[in-house]
Amino acid sequence: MAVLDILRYPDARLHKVASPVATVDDRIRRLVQDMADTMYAAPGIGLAATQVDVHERVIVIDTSETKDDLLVLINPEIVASGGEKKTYEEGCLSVPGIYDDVERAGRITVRALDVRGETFELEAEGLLAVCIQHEMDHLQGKVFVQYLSRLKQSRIKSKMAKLDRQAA
Ligand code: QAP
Ligand code: CO
Repeated sequence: MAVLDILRYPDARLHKVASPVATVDDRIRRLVQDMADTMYAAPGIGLAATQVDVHERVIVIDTSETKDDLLVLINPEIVASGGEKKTYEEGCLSVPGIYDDVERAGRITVRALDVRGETFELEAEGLLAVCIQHEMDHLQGKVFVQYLSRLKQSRIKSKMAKLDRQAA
């Protein structure tokens, strides 16, 4: 069990673009395990490697009520998206205490590698579709607050700075 430190917005490292994983080996499987430990400990429903300062295309998600349905996406690609756009109140482990509405595709098909290095495809809608899109944004260096107004972004930055001062 290894719980990793999660970068907090507005850390510049959250805006780095992740590289594809070349080989799904034991190093990647250890990273996946540590990311899952970190997500469950938080607790959260999704975590991208970027958030633990590892800039490789790895995501863990568990949107189940029972927290026993880990989804691992390595080198994820969205191969189709559509449906009605859906607005969801999102949060993020890198922006604790902040929740706001973001509009995204209601339905997506994602292709990725699993922990054995095998390719699979997944169709998602609802919360899972939101979560996959949110986590894939992290791999591109994008945090959900960047969809909000400049005013909201600057208020969130001030709030985060204040929380840091209180913690210090
Ligand atoms: C991304 O977020 C997500 O503010 C995953 O104080 C969120 O796990 C996708 C969390 C919502 C879709 C909808 C946030 C925990 C967890 C907080 C999370 C907090 C404690 C966020
Ligand atoms: Co996030």
